Amino acid sequence: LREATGSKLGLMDDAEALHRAGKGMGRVLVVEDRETSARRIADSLRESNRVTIESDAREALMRVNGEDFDLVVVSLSLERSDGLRFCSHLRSEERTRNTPILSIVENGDTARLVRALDMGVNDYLMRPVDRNELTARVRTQLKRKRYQDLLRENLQLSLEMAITDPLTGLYNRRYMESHLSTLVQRAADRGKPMSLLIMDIDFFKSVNDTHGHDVGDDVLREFGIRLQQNVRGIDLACRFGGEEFVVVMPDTDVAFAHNVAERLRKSIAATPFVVDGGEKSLDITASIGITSLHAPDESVDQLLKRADQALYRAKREGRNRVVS
Ligand code: GH3
Ligand code: MG
Ligand code: MG
Ligand code: MG
Repeated sequence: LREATGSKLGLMDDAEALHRAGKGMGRVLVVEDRETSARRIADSLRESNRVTIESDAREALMRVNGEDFDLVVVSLSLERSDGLRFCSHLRSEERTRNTPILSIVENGDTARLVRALDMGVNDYLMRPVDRNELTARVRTQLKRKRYQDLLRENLQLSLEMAITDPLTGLYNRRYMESHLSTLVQRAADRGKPMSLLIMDIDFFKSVNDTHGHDVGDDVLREFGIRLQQNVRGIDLACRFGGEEFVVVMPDTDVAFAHNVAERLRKSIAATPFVVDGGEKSLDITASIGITSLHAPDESVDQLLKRADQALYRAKREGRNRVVS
């Protein structure tokens, strides 16, 4: 269990370390066309940030499309372009939706300030810009951004872990079952075929009994890799339980599914599994049961049950074979 989740948790550690290392070194874009003001702002921020200056909102927009920033400081009274519209663009684009915006407003221009706040500008400074106030507000926004990024990464990680089998990295059974009903519905609505296969490793118990549970786990991991190598991107491969795997194949009729299953079966049987850190080489085979969607109103349970019956026949007829 530690193996697969371990690497993902390792990723989180890296992200955190990166955040710590970069603490204070925010990437700040300043959009300001008054030269003296731009220079003063940049000078105030440069000590602890990487600062970029743009004097035109259109060019600033191009820049944010190609480069990541942690904060945008923007004047709402640009001479030749529209600062407010620039802010609205930032908020509507996926890439910059969460980038904090600190706006610079003419003293007393509450009308524009209110519009800016309405469209999601995070904070503001009144002219003339006070150096201490500027650095304080920038610090606050960068801290919030860092914290939000971390939360987002952790959320992403939790979501991944909730749908992943930790040993093989394949989808887990819960995810497969919840997604399968959606796929059945979609196939039925579109009048498209759909197939599903269940694989079960032959005599797996004897692998554990002979070589130990850890070698058994090695076999399961390698099995997961070969499974992944032999299915298409649209197929959904999951570890269904112990040494059973399921592949859901949208837009696939039973004949095509049979080909996929045969290819899979051969990829398992033809090449021995090197396990135990290269110490052992085991001949592994698997049996496969296939079924397809017969009627649009079939339940997921019916589908799985029929595939399981085919698998049972494959076992009874001698294993290392495909039955549909
Ligand atoms: P058959 O050909 O009929 O499928 O025989 P089999 O030995 O594979 O079938 P059986 O279902 O009796 O054995 C499955 C074994 O899989 C039993 C269980 O100990 C083992 N197993 C289940 N989950 C894991 C796991 O996560 N790791 C390891 N190493 N073994 C597991
Ligand atoms: Mg089994
Ligand atoms: Mg069994
Ligand atoms: Mg088995």
